[in-house]
Amino acid sequence: MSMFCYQCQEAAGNKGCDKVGVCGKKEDVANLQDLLTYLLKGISIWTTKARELGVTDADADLFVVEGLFSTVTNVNFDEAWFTERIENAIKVRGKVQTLFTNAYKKANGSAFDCVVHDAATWSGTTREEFFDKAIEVGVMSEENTDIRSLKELLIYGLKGIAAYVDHAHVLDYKNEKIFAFIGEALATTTEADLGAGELTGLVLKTGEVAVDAMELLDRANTSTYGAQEMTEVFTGLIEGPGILVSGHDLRDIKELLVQTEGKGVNIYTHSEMLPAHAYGELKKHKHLIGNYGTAWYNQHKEFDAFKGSVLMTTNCIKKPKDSYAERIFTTGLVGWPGVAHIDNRKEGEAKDFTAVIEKALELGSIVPVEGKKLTIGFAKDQLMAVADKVVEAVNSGAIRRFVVMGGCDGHSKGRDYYTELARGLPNDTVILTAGCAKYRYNMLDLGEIDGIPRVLDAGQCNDSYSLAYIALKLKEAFGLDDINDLPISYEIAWYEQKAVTVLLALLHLGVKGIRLGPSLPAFLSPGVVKVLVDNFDIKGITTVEEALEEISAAPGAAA
Ligand code: FSO
Ligand code: SF4
Repeated sequence: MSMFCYQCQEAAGNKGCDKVGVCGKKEDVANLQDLLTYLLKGISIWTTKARELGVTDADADLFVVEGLFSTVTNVNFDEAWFTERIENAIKVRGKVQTLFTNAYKKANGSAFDCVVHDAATWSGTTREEFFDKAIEVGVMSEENTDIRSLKELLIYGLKGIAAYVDHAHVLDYKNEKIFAFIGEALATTTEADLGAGELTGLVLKTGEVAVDAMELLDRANTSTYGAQEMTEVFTGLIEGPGILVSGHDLRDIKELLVQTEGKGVNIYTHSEMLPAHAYGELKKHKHLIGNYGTAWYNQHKEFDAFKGSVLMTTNCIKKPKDSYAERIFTTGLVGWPGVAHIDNRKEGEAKDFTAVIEKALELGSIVPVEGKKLTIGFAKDQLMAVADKVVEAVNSGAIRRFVVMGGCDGHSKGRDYYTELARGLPNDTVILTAGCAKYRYNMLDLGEIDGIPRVLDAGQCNDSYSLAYIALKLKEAFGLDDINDLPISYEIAWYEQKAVTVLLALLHLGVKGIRLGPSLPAFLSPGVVKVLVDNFDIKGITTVEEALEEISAAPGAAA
C-alpha cells in the first residue's frame, strides 16, 4: 500500500484510497499530508505543555490551524507546498520547544528532561526521510480498528474546526480556548494506551468546541460584512468580462469586488460562494451580478463553459481541465501544481488580484446565459426577523415539520436521494439548509408557506451555526425541554471533514435520529458505528419512500 486515506465520502470502494485519491490526490501528497499531520501533533505537544505554564505562541497556533485546513479534502494538491510546510513545521516546533523549555527552567529551576513522543522530536531533511517517516506514521499505524476510527473521527472534526477558525482569523477574530483545545486534542492522540472511553469523550468535546468555532465565524462574518438578509440572486450570466469566484472566503471576494470596481469586470459566485450576495457589505457592489453553476463536483463542466477567469478561494478544487487551466487561479491554502496562485496579503494590505482581473479583461466578454432567481439569506439574523411569522405558521399547522437538509454535494449517484426527497416532501414541510448540499434541490421551485420560502438557505456549510441557533430558539419559543421534541428531521449529506464537524456539533446539542448519507463514513469502524447508533440513534439512508413515510408520520409541533 503506497498511501491510505479514507477521510471523505468518496473514499474508493467506501473503504479507502490506497493507490491514488478518487479526488485526484497523488500518493506523494497523501503521504506528505500524513507527515504534516504528525508534525502538527508534535507542535501541539509543546504548545500544550507551554500553555500549562501560561505561555502561548500565536504563530504556532495559527500554523497548526492552517496545516489542518490544508489537509481537508480538495484544498491543496501541491507536493512542493507540503514539502515546504513540513520543513517549516520542524522549525516552528523547535521554536515552541525552546519557548517551553525556557519557561520550564524558569518555573522549576532545572532543565526539562522528560521523555516526549517521537512526534515532538523526529526530524528529517531529505525527500526519502520524509516519505519513510510518512509511511510509518500514517492512518494505518494505529492497529486497533476502533481506536484508529475514534482518532481519525477526532482529527477530522478538528480539521473542520480549523477551517472555521482560519476563516475567522482572516477577519481578525480569534478564540484562545479553541486554539488550546485543538492543541490538547492533537497532542492527546499521541499518548500511549489511549482508551476508547477517553477518545470518545474528546470526540464529543470536539462537537462542543465546533459550536464555539461556528459562533466565532458567524460573529466574524456578520460583524465585518453585516447580517445576511433575504436576497434574490440571478443565476445567469450577462455580457461583459467576468470572474467566477468559488470556495468560502468572504474577504477574498470583498477585496476582489473593491479591486474590480469601475473596471468593467463582472463578478459571479460559484457553489459555496453563493451566500456572498446576502451580505450588505458585499451586495452593495453592483457588479456582483449573480451565481453561476451548481456544486463543486460539476466544476469541470461549469468552469469550462464560463469563459472568464476563475478564482478558487478554498475547497473544493478538482484537477483543472486543459480548457481552463490558463484562466483559473488559486489563493489562500488552496493549491494545484502549475496553477497560478495569488499570494497572501501582507500585513495591513489587501491581496493583489491584478492577475485575475487582467486575465478576465484579456479574455473579453463571457457568453450570456439566461437565469432564474434564487432566494437566499436565511442565516440566523434574517430567520429571527421572521421568527414570529414562522412560530405563527407552526402554531396554525401551516408548517407541520422542518427538515434540516444541510451538508455537502458530491459525485455519488446516491445523492439523487436528496433531490427526490425534497421533491416528495409534503407541502407543509420547510427545508432548512446550509452547505453545497442545497444544489440538489434549490432550483426546484418548492414554493412558500404563508410567505415563508419552503427552502430556507442559511448559507455555506460554515453557516451551519444558524441551523443550530434556530433549533435552540424554536425549542425556547415552544417551551420544550428536549431539542428532540422539536418538529425537525435531520437529513445530513456529508462529503468532507467540515460536515463531520457539523455532525459532531449536532450530537453535542443532543440531536438524535440524524440520517447521514449518501453512505456512512468508511472511517467509522463497526464498533464506533454501534456507539453512535446506541447513543444517538444515527442511521444511514435507505429509500426516499421510507424517509418520506417516516417524516410524514413524525409528529408536528401542533400535535
Ligand atoms: Fe461543499 Fe466542498 Fe462547504 Fe465542503 S464546496 S463540500 S463541507 O468543501 O465546504 O459545502
Ligand atoms: Fe480518497 Fe477522499 Fe482521501 Fe481524496 S480525500 S484520497 S477521495 S478518501
